[in-house]
Amino acid sequence: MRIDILTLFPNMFKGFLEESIIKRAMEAKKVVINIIDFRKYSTLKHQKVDDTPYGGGAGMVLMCEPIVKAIEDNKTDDTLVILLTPQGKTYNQQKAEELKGHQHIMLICGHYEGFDERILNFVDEEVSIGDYVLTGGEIPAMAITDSVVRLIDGVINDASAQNESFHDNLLDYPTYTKPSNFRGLKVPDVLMSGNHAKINDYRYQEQVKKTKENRPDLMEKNDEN
Ligand code: 6GU
Repeated sequence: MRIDILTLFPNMFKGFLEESIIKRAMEAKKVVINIIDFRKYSTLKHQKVDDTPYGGGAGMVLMCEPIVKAIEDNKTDDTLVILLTPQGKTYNQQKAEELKGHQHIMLICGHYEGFDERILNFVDEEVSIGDYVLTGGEIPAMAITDSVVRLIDGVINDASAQNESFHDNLLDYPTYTKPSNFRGLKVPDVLMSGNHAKINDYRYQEQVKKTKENRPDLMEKNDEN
């Protein structure tokens, strides 16, 4: 799989690409991640990429030309082009699974007040990572890349991908490790029982309890099924 990230702040991705699971996935050639500085596609003085909005208003707007040129220069016939914006459709685990099925995705990070709306003619979809505003699309690009790469076969072991939160619209069950007693806080007896049927039942009950408590919206999705 190939992921291209178009950004004005390539340095923000350094730590992200150079640590842990993402680094290992790249080394194992499970994924190619290209960080592309779209400022280099500007043909204006000082490589300008933004200007003031028509009609007035605060801030600067990203211009069509450098972004569209960057898209055209890097896309192929099977590229899915995604614009990262708080106006997009909300990202979730199901979307991560869907993106994993693509050969090539391109993530475009915005900044400032937003994009010239005409850029939408050159992208396939708009995606947001939630109902809050960030200063740019770089953190969303990292969040999406991370969530997709960890799903690629062989990147993390399959069992942990199967049992994780949001699989079947349930949050994950609680886990414990040594010591069995930490300042009087004890690990539930059932986990020490060695009875795997009981352990599985306990874990499922805990998943339901936690989901009802923290995410009643997910619980309703389950009731619909
Ligand atoms: Cl994709 N971009 C920005 N700037 N803010 C966001 C977002 C994206 N998703 C949630 N907030």
